[in-house]
Amino acid sequence: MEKIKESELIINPDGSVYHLNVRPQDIANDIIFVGDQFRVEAITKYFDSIEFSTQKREFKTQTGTYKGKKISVISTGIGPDNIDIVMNELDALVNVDFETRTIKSELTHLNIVRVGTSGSLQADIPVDSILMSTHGIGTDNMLRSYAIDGITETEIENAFIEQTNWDMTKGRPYIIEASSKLIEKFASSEMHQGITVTAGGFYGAQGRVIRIPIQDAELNSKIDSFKFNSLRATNLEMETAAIYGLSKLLSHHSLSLNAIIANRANGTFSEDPYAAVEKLIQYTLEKITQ
Ligand code: R1P
Repeated sequence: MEKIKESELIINPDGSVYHLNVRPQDIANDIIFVGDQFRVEAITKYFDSIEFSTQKREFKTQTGTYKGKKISVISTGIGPDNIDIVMNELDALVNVDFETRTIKSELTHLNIVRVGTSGSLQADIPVDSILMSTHGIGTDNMLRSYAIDGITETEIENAFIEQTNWDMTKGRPYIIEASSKLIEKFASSEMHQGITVTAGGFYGAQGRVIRIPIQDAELNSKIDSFKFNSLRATNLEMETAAIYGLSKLLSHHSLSLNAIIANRANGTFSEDPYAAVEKLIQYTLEKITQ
């Protein structure tokens, strides 16, 4: 089997992968992603024990057990470009033999749940509620570096492009479904559901205008009225579609859960975003052990 070159998969002298700083034995098969590095301990403070802890740049990882289940919590930092790093290095940790630098014959399929924060686009999904992304719409282009034909929802993409009159010079948006296994596991009547729009930036890419005019000032109102059968676009953030796309390509299961801390439809922001995140953390931990 062909050896992966040192320049392509960089392994640190201690046997850890380049950015994550994690060795294969340090990682669990059940993973929680958070954006903010300080959110890692907001989750692991509930663990029975923590066996491994590291941080390099914005990528902090802790592995431990919660109610007897081994879980790793990893901070991804902000944006789809970071998701490219985290997903590829995480996959290498479980599916590449670091000694021989070859792909293992038996592949591991990770369960990945993002515990994120997000802005709602719908007045009926208020701040401090929690939302599950059944689909991600990527408007960021990161995933387009890969061969993604066959994993995207072309029909919904076409409807989105038409309904928003999407300017294709910004690249073709891609739509990917969450893992149905994880949707079933984490769903409840408390949890809103919808299509999450993943942007490659926080301001212009999400229709925020402070001083610089944006390419399409009507973009958010066109996105929030996007409907496809019973689906609608519900919220904006910066990681979900990238996680879903790379999970599909690498054969992992993933789901994104979001604490709604802003409501773009009525211009409100949560009075206590940490409490909203805390609620989502407790919900996730309860469901992950079921
Ligand atoms: C922007 O403030 C960041 O917050 C949201 C966005 O997706 C982006 O990463 O999620 P996290 O709170 O999980 O980072």
